[in-house]
Amino acid sequence: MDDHSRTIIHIDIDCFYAQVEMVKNPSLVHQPLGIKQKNIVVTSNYLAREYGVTKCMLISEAKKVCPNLVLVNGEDLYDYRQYSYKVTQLLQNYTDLVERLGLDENYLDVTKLVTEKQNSINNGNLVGYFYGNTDLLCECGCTERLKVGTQIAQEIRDLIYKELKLTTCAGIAQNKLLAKIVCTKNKPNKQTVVFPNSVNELMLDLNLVKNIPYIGNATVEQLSNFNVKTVEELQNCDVNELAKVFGIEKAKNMLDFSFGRDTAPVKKTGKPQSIGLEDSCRAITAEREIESKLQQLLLRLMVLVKEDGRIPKTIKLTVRKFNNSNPQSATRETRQCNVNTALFKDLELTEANQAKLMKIIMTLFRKVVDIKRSFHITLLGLSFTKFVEKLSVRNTLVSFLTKDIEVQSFIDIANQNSRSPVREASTSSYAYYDNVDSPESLAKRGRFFVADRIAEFSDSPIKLGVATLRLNSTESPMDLGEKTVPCPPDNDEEVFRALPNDLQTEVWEDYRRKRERTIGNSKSFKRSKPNSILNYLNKEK
Ligand code: TTP
Ligand code: MG
Repeated sequence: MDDHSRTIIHIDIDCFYAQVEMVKNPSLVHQPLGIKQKNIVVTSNYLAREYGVTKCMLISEAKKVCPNLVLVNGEDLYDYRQYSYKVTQLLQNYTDLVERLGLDENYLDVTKLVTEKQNSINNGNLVGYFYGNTDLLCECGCTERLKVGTQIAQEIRDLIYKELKLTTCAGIAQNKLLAKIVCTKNKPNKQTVVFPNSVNELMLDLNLVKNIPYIGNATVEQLSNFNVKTVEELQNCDVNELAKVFGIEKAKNMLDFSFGRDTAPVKKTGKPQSIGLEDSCRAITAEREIESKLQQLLLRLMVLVKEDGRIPKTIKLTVRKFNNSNPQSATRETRQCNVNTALFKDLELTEANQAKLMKIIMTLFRKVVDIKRSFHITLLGLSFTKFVEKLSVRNTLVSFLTKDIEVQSFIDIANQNSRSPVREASTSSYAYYDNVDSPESLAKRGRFFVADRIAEFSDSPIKLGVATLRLNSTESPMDLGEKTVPCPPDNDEEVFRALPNDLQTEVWEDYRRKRERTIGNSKSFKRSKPNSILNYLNKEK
């Protein structure tokens, strides 16, 4: 028997980018509105949809079906991202089990909330629409739970509207897959629940396997080679036969999905694992032009980083080279290297630090592209792929002493290149895990997301042990003199060696400081000279 114990809500914002533009400029509300990116209308308001404008339609086509279409450029995702995070934050008021899916969808596991509500109210009215019929409803208790789920969904949607003026759709079901599917049944600004007795009808209603959200294009194609195109045909497949092609795990999952079964939990969403930007361009052939493009990308990227609030640790360059002899074979190449976190003091890049970063970026570029030969670059991308949290040290002893520490440290380690008031915690304080749409399903929807992978970080506040702040250096960069700077173990040695000596030193120093903080605090602490305020305080303890 299927598991009906959970109550899951899927929330999808109506015509998301278009709504944000309408909220920003209410005069657009009564006009057919399309959001354009390059030559495509990525979405449109529901008025424009009445004329036949569809998602991802060419602008020329859209103008044909709707000559009055008003177009707003939607290439800058800043506002969309802001609204997206605000919606998720509102949802997190209800439960911390909120999982983001792209920019405009969220799953909530409200099972606990339902139980609490059931204890306080005894009127389980259904709110909104239901899919299928209400004959032969299950008696395990899920019917009442899902009804309470519909009340919670309505409350949440009302709150989103009240706070942000955005309308949404919701699907309520016993698992994520069904909640997502049933969410689309009544649009816009409506919600729909499906009870277990109508699950099979809902699945068969999808008709084609390609309409099952979690089954990607490649799988759909492989299945069609076996003449399996419809959900019903998939349901009739033998799991062992499917396993021969897809492996037993995937075969079982596919069969489960075809029957509307999905045991995946709602995973708490945190911050993205990487923040990046890409620009495709006409072929660039000059290094100076590359540098100027990358500089623009870097500045735009820093806006995103500031918004995110974490300090980048690793920078990655992506390059797509045009191949004259085989235009179809353009491939992407990437190179990455660690950067000194001190470059991002207060998440502002000073001109000097920007120049340092550009040196690193151009070094990476020269590793991917032989600039002595002619080259044609058709895409450039920059992303930060690892981060450390900027610590909030308010109300702590350290905060109280911060000024002293900085003065002290300046005296103590005058040889060090730079000091950042931002301190990082051991990465072991965080538990990261992926929680997004599979790349397959993102590809299926043909979307491009700036923050390409979303991850979770634990909610435990970062605790800064006083003893972890070592101010005395036993290994100053001056000790290294003109000697070869050691390459930190997690760096690409080749890229590292190509960096100018001062940058190598910075990267090494950054690594060394982190290493000292994270390992052997007690041991290294004992070795340090007791000439700082913190050392003094520690001894007093
Ligand atoms: P969707 O949720 O697919 O569409 P929507 O919110 O605009 O409309 P609906 O009312 O049907 O939910 O996508 C969310 C946003 O993502 C959309 O507003 C624009 C953007 N988007 C892209 O950038 N590229 C795409 O290919 C699609 C489909 C959407
Ligand atoms: Mg939407």
